[in-house]
Amino acid sequence: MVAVVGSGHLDHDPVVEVQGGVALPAFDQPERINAVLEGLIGADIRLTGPESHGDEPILAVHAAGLLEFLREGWGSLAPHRPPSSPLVFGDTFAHERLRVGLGPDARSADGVAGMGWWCFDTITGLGPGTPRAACEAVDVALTAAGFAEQDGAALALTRPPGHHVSRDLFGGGCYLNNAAIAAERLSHERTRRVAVLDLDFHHGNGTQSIFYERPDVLYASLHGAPETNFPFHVGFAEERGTGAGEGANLNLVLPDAADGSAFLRLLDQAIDAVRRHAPRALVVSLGLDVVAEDPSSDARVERDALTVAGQATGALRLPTLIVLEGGYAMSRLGADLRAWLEGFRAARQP
Ligand code: SP5
Ligand code: ZN
Repeated sequence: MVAVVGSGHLDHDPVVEVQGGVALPAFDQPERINAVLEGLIGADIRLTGPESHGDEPILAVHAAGLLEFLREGWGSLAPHRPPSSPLVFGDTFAHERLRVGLGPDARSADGVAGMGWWCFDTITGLGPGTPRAACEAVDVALTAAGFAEQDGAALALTRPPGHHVSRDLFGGGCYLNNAAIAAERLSHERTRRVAVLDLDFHHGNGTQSIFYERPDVLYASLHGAPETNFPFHVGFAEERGTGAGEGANLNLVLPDAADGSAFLRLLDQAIDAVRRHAPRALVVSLGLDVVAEDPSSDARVERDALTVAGQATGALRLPTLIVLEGGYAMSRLGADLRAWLEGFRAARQP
């Protein structure tokens, strides 16, 4: 199996994130990809670099203004900030209730105001190397999508992750939705059905939003309860898609402190939904943040259960693109990915 990995992600060093008003060391450390790679040593995986795919596949999913802001935002803000300041965060966010009855506002999309227009949280700062890293992550996903079609499966070692980004709003440590952009590509202009299976602990609000009206792209996710877990406010079981897309969105909410058996029970339901959807390709948003040592989640899925999860996914025997999302327990990331892949590949032995 091929794994696609780049080095541009090293330019993205988010340093801090603000959680509940507390500035913490950022979870998405540049060393994450090396930690993952260590787990792949000796695993019969061929590493290759990303090919450039240009802006077109990004603009098939995201608003042009969002991409433009990512590219220009830091440069326009830097002159107004102390040299020691590594990142820009929003001060206020363009909350829908802020301008109720006042008509739409499209005037505040630049500078610090732009962070509050295009970004939804205080987790996600914009630094000088962020745009390059985010665009390279998209190329990593698209390059791996090509290998998935050619070889039956491929792995995209994407960083920063992407599943929290909708058409025109980024957050959750994500800037462009790698998995959604790849899924759109695999749909070949909506002529092939695709399923996205999101196994990250956090709800992929961005991917859900992008495909919410689409009957041809199923989004199925396992995640922590929206009442108490990031991204909050979204990811409820009642969200089932809208219009022609009704029924093509499945949110499966994990119990508190979910262990492997709880996780695998819900995974069975997601896998059944994927099977019923009868897709031509599968995109797995693979977060490794469901394990006990992960600082961003309260789940405690055991490594053996990750292998079973990989097996269940592999048993679908679909052309599969595996896209890395979250996972912040640095000391075990590699072994966890390897365990998941072992299950996935075992299920696909001829
Ligand atoms: C891609 C991805 O995994 N993004 C998620 C970013 C969420 N970061 C905030 C997590 C907040 C966790 N706070 C409490 C943890 C309790 N142990
Ligand atoms: Zn996550």
